[in-house]
Formats: sequence, structure tokens, C-alpha cells
Amino acid sequence: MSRIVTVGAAQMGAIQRAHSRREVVARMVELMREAASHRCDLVVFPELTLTTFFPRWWMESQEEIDSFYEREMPSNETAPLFNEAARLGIGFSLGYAELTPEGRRFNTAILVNKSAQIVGKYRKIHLPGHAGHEPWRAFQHLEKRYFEVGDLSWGVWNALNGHMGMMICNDRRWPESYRVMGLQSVEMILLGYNTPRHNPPAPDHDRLSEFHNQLVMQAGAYQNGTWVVGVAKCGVEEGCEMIGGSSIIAPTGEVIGQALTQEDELVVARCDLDLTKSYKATIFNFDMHRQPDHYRRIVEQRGAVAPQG
Ligand code: CDV
Repeated sequence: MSRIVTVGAAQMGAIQRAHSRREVVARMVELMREAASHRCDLVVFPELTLTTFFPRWWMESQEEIDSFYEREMPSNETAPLFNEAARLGIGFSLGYAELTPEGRRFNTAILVNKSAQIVGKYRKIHLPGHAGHEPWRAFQHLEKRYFEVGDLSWGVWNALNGHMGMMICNDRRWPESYRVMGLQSVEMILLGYNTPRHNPPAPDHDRLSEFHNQLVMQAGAYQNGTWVVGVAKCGVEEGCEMIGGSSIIAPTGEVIGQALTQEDELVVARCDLDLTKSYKATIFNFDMHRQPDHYRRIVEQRGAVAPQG
């Protein structure tokens, strides 16, 4: 028996500030139509797909800040994407900046089923960067200013014939993100990212940007016996270069599909969700082999280890 989900990783090239949502959605619809021609069940779009990566700017005008957020989903501008997805019978996940009716702000991703209904929502928990203006940087990374830490934990949804989970960008560097979903038997993690090549506080990491991206996604997939679909927004956006490398990764830890450009590009793979089974049943059988009591005891006995230097 196999349970095949054909996935399209819909990498997006740069989105400049002058690009309207209407233009961006038209590009997304184009990728979705291409996915339909490959008989995809699911299309995965990046983090904050609908606008440029605005946390790179210190902004003080509330009106200017608000212009990057979505107050409703779908909205007039995003409805064409939902309508086309329903017409084609394709599910999708989408990242965007969410402004709730109560005025709360989150870096959010949704999972949409083949009937264009939103069936899952995740709000980013690991917000990188800083909250105050740091003019010495070539560009800011103000996620801690523009978003609250997500309040929904990492859910796993029965959708599209499998157990689907989501995380957002920096979450992929933290093993806990995968493990919380691994403990809920996740079979496929959908993940969008915006990763500048240059890391202002640690420029010596720059040459390793792609390596670290692959390292964490491949390890997370293998150690939790799950598929990982990692999708970039990339290219040179407002003078800031962001890495591509969108990848579809099997529970073996192997990359089975990868983007070659830094532009809009669809990577397609037929993913057998049953491939997760032998990992979940043997080497990473959590019930048999994990030792949560032991981990807790060690941390309690030793306490937190102070950082050096
Ligand atoms: N959007 C992100 O979360 N970007 C971070 C960068 C700032 C390190 C990332 O982990 O890719």
C-alpha cells in the first residue's frame, strides 16, 4: 500500500515593495496552474508570501506598518488564489502577516484543503532578530517588533490524506519544532522561509547559509520520520539577497527535489506518506526508545548550563 501526495514546492522569486498583492497573487496562480499540470495535490508557498519581507525596515508610521498585514483571509486580493485552487482541486499552504480583529500581529501560515477551506493555522513561535532599531546593520530583522510569539503551538491536521504540520522559517533551526509535531505522528511538514544570505551579527556564517538550511531540514525529516517541504522566497529583494534551495525531503533525510533558480520555480515530487512508517516503527519509535523522564531528570539535576564567554 502506498499513500501518494504529489507536492509542488512553489518557490517565489523576489517581491519588491512596489509589487501589489494583485501582482503577487497572479504569480501564485500561475504556479498553481503549473502544479495542476503535474497533477499536484498540494502546493506549498513561502513565509510572508504576499509582500516583500518588510521586517528588514524600521518603520514608525502605523499606516505604513499596517499596509503589510492581512485583516482577513481570503480577502478581495487573495480570493483569486482560493478560487483557482478550488477550481483545480488543489490544497495549499500560504504564509502571511496576520492582523487579528483584536489588533494582534502574527507571522502566520494556513493549510487549505482541496475545497479551498482553511483547515489549519500556525503562528510562528521562533521569531528571530531584534525589536529595537539597530542602524549599524545593512538591513534590519525586526520580527520581534512586528510580531508576537505564536500562540497556537504546532498542530498536526488530518488533511490531504495524511497528517500535515506547519512551521515557519527560523522554526526549522530548532529541533523542538519538528519534535512537537513528530510526537503527534506528523507525516509531512510544510515550511516557508525568507533567509537573507548575510547575517549581520555573525557574517562568518554567511558562506554556510545554504548548508545550514539543508542540514536542519534533512536532520528534522530523518529524526522524526517525516517528509519536509521547505520553500523559499528568494533572490534580491530591495537590495537584500535571500537564499533559494527550496527542497522536498524524504523521511530518509534525502533531498528528492530541489529548486535550481532564485526565481519563481515549481519543484514537484510524488511523496509516499507510508515511507514514514518504517522510521516511526523502528529507529525512531518514540514509545520504545525515547527517554523523556531521563531527559527531564538530567536537566533538573544539572540545571541550565551558563553560556561561556
Ligand atoms: N525569516 C526568518 O526567520 N529568517 C531567519 C534568519 C533571520 C536567520 C532564518 O532562520 O532563516
